[in-house]
Amino acid sequence: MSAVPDLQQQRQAFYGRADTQHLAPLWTRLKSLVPAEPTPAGVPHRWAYAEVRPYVLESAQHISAKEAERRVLILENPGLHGSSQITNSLYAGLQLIMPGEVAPAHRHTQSALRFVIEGHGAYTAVDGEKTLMEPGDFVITPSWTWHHHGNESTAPMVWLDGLDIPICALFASTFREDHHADEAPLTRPAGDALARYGSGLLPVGWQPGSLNSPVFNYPYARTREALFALARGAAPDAHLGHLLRYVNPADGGWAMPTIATMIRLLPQGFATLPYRSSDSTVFVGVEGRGELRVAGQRLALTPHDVVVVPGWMPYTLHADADLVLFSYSDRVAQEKLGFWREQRL
Ligand code: GTQ
Repeated sequence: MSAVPDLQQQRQAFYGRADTQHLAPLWTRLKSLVPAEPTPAGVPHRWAYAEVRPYVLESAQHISAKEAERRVLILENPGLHGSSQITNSLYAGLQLIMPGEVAPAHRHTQSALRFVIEGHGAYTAVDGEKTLMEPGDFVITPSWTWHHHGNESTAPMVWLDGLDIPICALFASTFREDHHADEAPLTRPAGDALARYGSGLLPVGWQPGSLNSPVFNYPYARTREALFALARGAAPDAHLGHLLRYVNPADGGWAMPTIATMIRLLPQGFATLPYRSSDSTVFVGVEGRGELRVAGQRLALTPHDVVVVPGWMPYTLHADADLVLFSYSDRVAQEKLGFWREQRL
């Protein structure tokens, strides 16, 4: 009995002395540093749009878009309180632009996606081109491009922001710059990028100048057409439903370099088999009704609800009515690094 406590005491004393040299034993930490499989970061959670919408709209009574620079309520994972993160690697927020407002131009190393929730015809201007936004549109703000947002319509616009803020923070490679003017100059007409690059054609001799898709607004009208055409022609995948990824037409890869974006349709009455992947995923309800079941919880998905599922937690999706879901995750980054895994259960 006495040898073991001595050993433990001697070890603890050694660890204490090693600590004075800023040294730590790996063997007490190895299993948690290098676990057999991922330890989910954060918890599954649902933000019901009906519950959060009043807060988003109230934010306009407290601050203007100009003063705030970006008037956003962050969707913070309850298991990562204080982190400004919705997952281990990604950020989410609901941004509000009121009629007549401009959110002033800036640029940063973080990449952003917008997924439009409500409102019609407000705009974002990215790298010299304005695009008018409609619900369900997926819009890209590539790293280090000037962007400002404005609303010349008569109603508020709300969209979901998805950014790779924690990824940039991991690499400590965050830079930002404010434009000297509220609005950065426009150098191309609205709709130019979609017409030029989003029609199954590319200008001969064109070379990509960015890691992002040159199509920076994927309008929902077109996405929806593709999704429902797919669904008419084939049976849904048992684990995924009818799942499409947004692609960069220049190379067939993902639309953004760090954030993978997808949209899916689950036909009425369809339920997926359990599935998990190593990328924590943010889902947004677009149309229809259903739920996501994870860890004994049933998280309803109605239009504009946001649901987060930490990586490697098995989940199923259930459609009560034809259910359209947008989703984003760090899958593209994990794939590039050789980390990404999925499991069909
Ligand atoms: O619209 O540029 O939600 O810079 C967070 C940081 C949105 C934006 C956010 C940002 C933006």
